[in-house]
Parts: sequence; structure tokens; C-alpha cells
Amino acid sequence: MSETTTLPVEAGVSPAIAELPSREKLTKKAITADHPTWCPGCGDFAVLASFYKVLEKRQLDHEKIVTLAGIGCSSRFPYFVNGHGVHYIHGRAVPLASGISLARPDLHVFLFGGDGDGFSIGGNHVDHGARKNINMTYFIMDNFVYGLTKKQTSPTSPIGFKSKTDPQGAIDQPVNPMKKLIAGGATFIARTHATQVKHMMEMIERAFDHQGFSVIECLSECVEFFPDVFDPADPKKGGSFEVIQEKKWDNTPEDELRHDVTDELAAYKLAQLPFPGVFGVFYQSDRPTKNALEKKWIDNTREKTGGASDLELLQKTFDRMK
Ligand SMILES: Cc1ncc(C[n+]2csc(CCOP(=O)(O)OP(=O)(O)O)c2C)c(N)n1
Ligand code: SF4
Ligand SMILES: [Mg+2]
Repeated sequence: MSETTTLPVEAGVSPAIAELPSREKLTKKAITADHPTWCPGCGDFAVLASFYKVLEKRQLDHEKIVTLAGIGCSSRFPYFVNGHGVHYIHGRAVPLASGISLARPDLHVFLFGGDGDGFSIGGNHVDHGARKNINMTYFIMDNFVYGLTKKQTSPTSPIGFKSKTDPQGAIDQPVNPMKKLIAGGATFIARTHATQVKHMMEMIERAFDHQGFSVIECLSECVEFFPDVFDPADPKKGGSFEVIQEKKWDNTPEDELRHDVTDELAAYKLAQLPFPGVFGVFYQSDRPTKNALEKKWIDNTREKTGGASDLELLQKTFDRMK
């Protein structure tokens, strides 16, 4: 345990506060839990490393860090983070995260998962989390395949992908994550790549700073069941990594061509670009969160009930049911 900090009482600090224990620095060692069980070379390692770095950089209060996930290789994430965490039901992490975020708005709710978890079984929940604009940071490791269950077609698998469920090649139109999230109403939507650690960290920090339902799609290679799929997007493998140039609002002719992140239609246009597409923030808006709207409603009710406690309100509700 850390030592006690004594603040100068003459500076106006009450004696009780003056005795608060000082915080230990949040280090990688403190945030690291189990050794990751992913295959050597899996893109998800870089995501975990970037997340550790962001936590260290931002020095969040350790006890306020919550990591949640559904099921999948990528969804094993909470095991590897020393904080509050739940490895939950396949596709149901958004509703779980919603409850935690609404009940405890003081916590930092981070959600992790895969393309199957988020766009297949959990696709409907993602839409509702987005339209309700519930405050959380959702990181989707998209490898275009079901990794954990050993190579089935996922909702983002490209047409022609041969898997155990499509031995002759996938025939269904894949989900376009950016379009789905824009249409769903997410208020922060970004795209990054697991080989681009600096960019990935920047996107995590911006998503974290955003109030509302923030989602990052990260291309993260499954070296076991869909190797080399992201080559065209990986400069280290001779491909391209084109970053969205955002408007600077500096009244220059160049700025005309830059992307306005508040423009939904412009975000759609970027989402239409062929694979590997572009990377960065597609869309951001400051629509009120459900957390803020609900707080207003709770505060009004509390005022009407003369500041009754939660227990008293619950008792009154039960009394009405009699
Ligand atoms: C209700 C339910 N249906 C199906 C499964 C089987 N299952 C586990 S993980 C998974 C897909 C995971 O794919 P993805 O979310 O893309 O994660 P990845 O392993 O690729 O990181 C499936 C179908 C399950 N665990 N629970
Ligand atoms: S199966 Fe694929 S996604 Fe799962 S750990 Fe291995 S490389 Fe990563
Ligand atoms: Mg997957």
C-alpha cells in the first residue's frame, strides 16, 4: 500500500482530505494480468500492448478501469487486464456494458471483441447501444473470420473466402462496419490497424475522451485461420495505410478537401472506398448520451421526492404494487 500524503492544512484543505493516501503510479506491471493465450503473431497482441500504454499514459484510477467482452479469441481481453472485468456471453457484452455504464458513470467502461461477436450474434445490441449513445469505448478486433471456433465465415469475411462453413467460398455480402455504425447512430467511429501502434493509441485516446458510444474497428490479423488478409493495408508488408486528413478549419484551399468528421454523408463516402479503405476518425458528433439524459431525469425525480434515498424509493415502489 502507498504512503499517506499530508497536504498543507493552511492551504484550505480539510484535515480529513489532507490525510488521503497518495496514489501509486499506474504501471504496465500493475495493469498486466494473465499471460495472453493468443497464437504467436496474432494481431490482438499489439492491441493489448497499445491499451496498456494508453492506460499508463493517462494514469487512470486503477479501481475505475473496467474491461468487458463477449466470446472469441479477441474477447479473451479482460483476462489479460488487471482491473474489474467480465468475459461475458457471446454477443451480449454491449448490454452488460450499458448497465455498468449507466449505473456507475464514474467508471471507465472499455469493451473488447471480435467481428463475429459484434456484427453477427451481437449486431443488434451494437445498434441499440449506438442509438442510445451509452457512454463506453468499444474496440472491435476485426480479423474477417471466427478465430476461436477455428475458421468459420464471419460477417466481415470477403466474398470467396473459403472456410469450414463455406468450403466453396463465401457468397454473402459482408457487413461494412463503418456504414453499420454510422447508420446505427454511434457518435464516435474510427478505424485503425493492429500494425500501426501509434495510430491505434491515438484512436483509443480519442475514443476514450469522447462522451458517448465510441467504436474503433481495428484490422487485426488472424495468423492461424486467415493469414495475410490485411497485406494491402500493411506498409510493413508492402501495402498502404492511408490516414484520413481531417479538416483543420484554417480557411485554406487545402482544407476544402479535408474530411469533416461531423458530416455523416462524407463519412459514408469514406466507408464506400474499396479495401483496404482509409484509417482514422470517420464520424464524431456530440449528441447527448443516455447517461446524461437519464441523470437529468433521476435528479428531477429525486428533487420531487425530497431527496429520498434509493432504498426509500424502492420501498415506495413496492408499496404501490401492494
Ligand atoms: C451463443 C453462442 N453461440 C456460438 C458460440 C460459439 N462461438 C464462440 S466464439 C465465436 C465466434 C468468434 O468470432 P469473433 O467474434 O470474430 O472472434 P475471434 O475469435 O475471431 O477473435 C462463436 C461462433 C458461443 N460461444 N455462444
Ligand atoms: S486463432 Fe487467430 S484470432 Fe485466435 S489467437 Fe490464433 S491468430 Fe489470434
Ligand atoms: Mg473474428
